[in-house]
Amino acid sequence: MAAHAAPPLPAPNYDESAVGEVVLPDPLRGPDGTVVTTADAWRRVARPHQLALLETHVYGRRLPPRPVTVADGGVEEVAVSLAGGLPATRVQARLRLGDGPNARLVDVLLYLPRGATRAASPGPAGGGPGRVPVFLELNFRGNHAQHGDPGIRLSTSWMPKDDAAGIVDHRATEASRGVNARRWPVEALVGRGFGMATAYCGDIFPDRADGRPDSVLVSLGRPVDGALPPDEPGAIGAWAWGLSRILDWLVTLPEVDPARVAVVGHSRLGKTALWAGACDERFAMVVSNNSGCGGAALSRRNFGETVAVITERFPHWFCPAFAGYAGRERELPCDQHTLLAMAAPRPLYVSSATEDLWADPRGEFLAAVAASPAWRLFGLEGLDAAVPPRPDESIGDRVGYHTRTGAHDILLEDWTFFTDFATRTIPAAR
Ligand code: GTR
Repeated sequence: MAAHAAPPLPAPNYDESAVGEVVLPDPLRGPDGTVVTTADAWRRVARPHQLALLETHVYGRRLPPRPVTVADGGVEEVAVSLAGGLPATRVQARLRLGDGPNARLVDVLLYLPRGATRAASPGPAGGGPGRVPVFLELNFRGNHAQHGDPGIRLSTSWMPKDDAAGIVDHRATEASRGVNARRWPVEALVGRGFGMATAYCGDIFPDRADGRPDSVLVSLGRPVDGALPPDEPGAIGAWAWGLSRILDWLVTLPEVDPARVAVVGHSRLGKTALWAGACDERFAMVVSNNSGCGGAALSRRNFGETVAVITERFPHWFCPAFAGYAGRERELPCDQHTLLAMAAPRPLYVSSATEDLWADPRGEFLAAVAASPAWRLFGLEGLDAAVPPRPDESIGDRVGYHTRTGAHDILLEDWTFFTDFATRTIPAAR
């Protein structure tokens, strides 16, 4: 007799007429059901309640801060000449997140425009001319995959199987250098005065179902096997925590404007950027690129990837409770527009791609619209549009959105919109 097999997952729906009516919970609602009408009540009452719903039902409890130290080798700063002779500073540091024997080491790579000021002492308010805004993003295949610069340290961490990325026996090789460079246009951004920081997500939580024992969760004293509590964080919670720890270090650098660090992420790491921005309001701007299900896309819309599919294929990303909403998305007390609303009143940018139907571009757009009342409480414009803009057109003042022509990816065109938006919304303090 064959072992009991799980029932097959339903085929994804790509028919807009089959989505049905979607009624969303109000993101401005507090714990007693009252919808708040002021920015103050949002901050004090509704936001904490909505954040707790996301913790309980989707991402798991937030993890507490821990000290970050620079591990052996210190901080390496090298003057480099990037493509086109662009002068920049390449910074590499190995950070120890937390303490104790199980603390994880994370390699951080940062490029800075060469002119960035080394202010004598970082002031408490942070900003000021000369210090640069920075985009911080976790990556999928190691820092060395983000750019062809041969001075980038080759990651020795476990990597998922990926022949095209030069991964052999789950380790990067010299052939892995620069394989994802199209996703991280350093020259274009450094040339516009931005710093670019990145770290490998697998240094924080190896992206596999059994990655928990090799993750930061061990040193944080979290359970890593057996039955987990329903609100136990998984990889996304751990990655978001890691982004905050990297931020702890970034803001100590004299060249970095601590009031202008934007968190960015693509796909699963876009889900992570949104959660990191929700948990840590020090991120001055939040950018989600093609983050889809469990990211910017509404779970209640049955279009593309579903809660059933994502929690089956990636059981380690969310808290266990989320899988319980497979096929019951309409019973969730929150939805992904509440996640987007957590960014308010800070600038939020959501981007989709025309061919990335798996991530439900329309669901991402509608979530940004549905999150917008949170910005209006602050007298700021949300995304006020009935239909998505034409492809490759960016709309929105404080909540930005575009759909890039093409496939699931993060490309120079996307980054150009992000930098335009950042230039407008997080200008340097005068
Ligand atoms: C897919 C997953 C998506 C998205 C993507 C990625 O397999 O279904 O939710 O996260 O991976 O991260 O590239």
